[in-house]
Amino acid sequence: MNRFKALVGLALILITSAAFAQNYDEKLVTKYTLPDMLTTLNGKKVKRKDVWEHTRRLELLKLFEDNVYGQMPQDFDSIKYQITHLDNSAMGGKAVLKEIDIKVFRQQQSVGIHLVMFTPLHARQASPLFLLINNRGKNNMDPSRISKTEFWPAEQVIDSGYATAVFHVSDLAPDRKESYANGVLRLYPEQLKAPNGMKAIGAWAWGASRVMDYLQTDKSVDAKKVAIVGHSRGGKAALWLMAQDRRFAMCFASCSGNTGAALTRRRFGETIEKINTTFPYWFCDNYKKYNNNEDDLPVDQHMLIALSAPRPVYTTNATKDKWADPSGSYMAIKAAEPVYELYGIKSALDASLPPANKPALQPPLGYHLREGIHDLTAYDWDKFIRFAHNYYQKQ
Ligand code: GTR
Repeated sequence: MNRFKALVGLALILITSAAFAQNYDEKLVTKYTLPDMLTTLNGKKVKRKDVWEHTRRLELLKLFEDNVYGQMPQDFDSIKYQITHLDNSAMGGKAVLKEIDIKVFRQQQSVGIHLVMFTPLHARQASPLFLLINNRGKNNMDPSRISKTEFWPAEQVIDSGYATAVFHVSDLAPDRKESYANGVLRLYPEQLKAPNGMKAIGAWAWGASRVMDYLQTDKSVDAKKVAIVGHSRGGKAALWLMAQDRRFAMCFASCSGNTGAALTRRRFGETIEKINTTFPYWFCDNYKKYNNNEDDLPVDQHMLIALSAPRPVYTTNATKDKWADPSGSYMAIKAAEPVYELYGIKSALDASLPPANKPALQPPLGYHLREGIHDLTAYDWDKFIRFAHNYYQKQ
């Protein structure tokens, strides 16, 4: 019996790895054509920034909304901020810690976001800030700093002269099929019925916009220099947020993969069908139409990156994380360049994927392939901070 079980187990491992191996084979990427970013729905070629801004950009936002991420409702009745904890001598005296409860009300319903924020104590002016969307354990956002992790290395950010804040995705939409609607979606129940209704990823992005509403009121923060950071599913939300909310200055999307920074038409690693099957509550219902039908999708992810232009976008991958398609992510950021060019910005990323641990930096675009596994690490943060620093200094 045990031997039988072991054999079945082995067979299963072989079958799954064969399936994955197949999917990880570059030779099996079939021919595809990326949808044209620079032709409007009326067939007009976009050659100028104003046509991009007033026509094509809006068309693409709507296409992403209707087919991928769902709507982003912005009407609510009121928003309140309450500082629940203030420590003027946090991190051994080098930072100010604030914990803030952000509460948003609409039609007798409310949703609360808990923000943990550190600002450098001796800053002479309002500090630029890195805001992390935390899709992992709450131990990553410990205000007491008893628990310290590389996922949110608050000390590292503070020591570099920046402020940093974090909120947890579960405040907006629990990351579960059964309960994702127990958050923002209580305020917008009509979204649950719409085929292009907001789901979990949209709700997390929505939450980051409410955090920005707060940051704009906090004098210790330079709200014009707020970078959004997200890892994996959080990276998908960060890119969607950047496209929607132009108050964010720059975006760092770590290992965001499928429906993040990677081209879906390559069908390499995770596919639309796989993501919609495992996480049916992340994207709008319409997205399921594109399961095994990528070529019919009117957008691809290079267009999502382009929606951030002219603001900086930096994406990453890890060598051992083929599931997130490093090559397809690099191709997407490269393919976003023509929109940056409309703004007179020559970003000349090399045509081929950079080697591991050698960042490709062509501000406002940046990319690195980190040695290692699917994660957000001190290495990544170090590169993000340097990139932001160099970029802000040149402004
Ligand atoms: C995986 C999922 C990816 C990515 C990842 C993560 O299971 O397939 O799309 O989002 O989770 O968030 O770590």
